[in-house]
Amino acid sequence: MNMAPISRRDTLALLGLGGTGLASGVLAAGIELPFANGARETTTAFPGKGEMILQRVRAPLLETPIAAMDGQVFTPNDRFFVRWHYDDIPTRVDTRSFRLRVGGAVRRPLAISLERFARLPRFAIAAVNQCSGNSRGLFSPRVPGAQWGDGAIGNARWEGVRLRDVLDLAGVLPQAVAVRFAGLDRPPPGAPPFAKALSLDHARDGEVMIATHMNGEPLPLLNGLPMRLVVPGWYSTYWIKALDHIEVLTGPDDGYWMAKAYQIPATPDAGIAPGTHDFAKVPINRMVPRAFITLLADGATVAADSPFYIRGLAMGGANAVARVDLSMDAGRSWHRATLGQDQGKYGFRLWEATIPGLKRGGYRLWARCTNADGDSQAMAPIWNPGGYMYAPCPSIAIRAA
Ligand SMILES: Nc1nc2c(c(=O)[nH]1)N[C@H]1C(S)=C(S)[C@@H](COP(=O)(O)O)O[C@H]1N2
Ligand SMILES: [Mo]
Repeated sequence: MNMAPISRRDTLALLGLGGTGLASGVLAAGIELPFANGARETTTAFPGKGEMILQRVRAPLLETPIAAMDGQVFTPNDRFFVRWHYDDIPTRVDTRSFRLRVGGAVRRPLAISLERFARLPRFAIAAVNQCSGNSRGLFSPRVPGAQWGDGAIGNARWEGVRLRDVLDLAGVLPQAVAVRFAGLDRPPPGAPPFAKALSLDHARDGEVMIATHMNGEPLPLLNGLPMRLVVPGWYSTYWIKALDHIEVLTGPDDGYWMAKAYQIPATPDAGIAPGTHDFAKVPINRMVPRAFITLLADGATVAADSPFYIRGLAMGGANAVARVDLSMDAGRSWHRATLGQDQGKYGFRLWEATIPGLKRGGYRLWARCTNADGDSQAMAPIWNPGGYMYAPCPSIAIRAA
């Protein structure tokens, strides 16, 4: 396997990002996210990353500027968002001593070296990695947690090995029902390790995989070097980074990060009225469809009486993008946008349209994605107390002058 070593400079850069690192020229510029107190610095100081929106230094929360996603289906690795829960994240990985451990309810517990891993049958899939809390900052009433704009999302071609093949190597015992995953990051004293689980059937579906590469390059350190779980169609809380431990369980995972955190209301649309207490919850799971407008920004001015071009990206969530529609009348009528090439049903799909010339004045343009299951986006946000699954139809104000 062509694992590129992490350069000494990158390792030191990451270690240097303590509280004081910020004082010495880490901040490059600023950006305004579209909600109250949305001013953010941008930074180029993180290893393997270009200009990112700085949400937090430790543990790093780095958001992708929407402009960096415009016009391409695959998000460049150096602009791909970053999210860690705990401060103590891997700052270097020894590729010779690293082992992926597989244990619990298996016939043969394993400790797989990177060399051996690279000889397993290869598998690749395009898939959108989206934080459960992407766009949380846009919820009203506001919800505590990272106040992300729309950029806690990216699409990559993930390459590695099917999880099923690794589980088969270990030999899952008949009483197994779930599989738990954890990585090289460490919790502070007394806190539960960040671990997530999937049902055994899901884990063995032939799509869930362990990726060592994204977009043809080894994973950036901050995105999970040397390997991470990829769960196509599901929110990225399950996509454990720097994965080094797989445990096959004989009961459901009742750990904090499955049983308490990342819960959504058990209602059909996962929404609940603000202020409601004591409602049934389930762990967050499949993603829902979303469209993004990437070319024109909110408040853009176009020339009156002349056609203009607009484009964006769409994701179908748990199934492929079927279509993207645009509306200039708040959803009363919709017009189909043209879709770009299909590069995998779990990935982004480009959409584009030429809008006929508008008379002078102010307008609002809406976009809506519908997936192959017929699931679509609502006009208004669907609220929940975790600030998860934000996915209403996006819209921008346009002035024709
Ligand atoms: N080991 C580990 N994996 C993790 C996390 C973490 O804190 N530790 N956070 C998860 C969450 S909530 C998100 S949104 C994604 C972010 O993936 P990225 O940083 O590659 O964009 O990683 C997931 N995998
Ligand atoms: Mo997340």
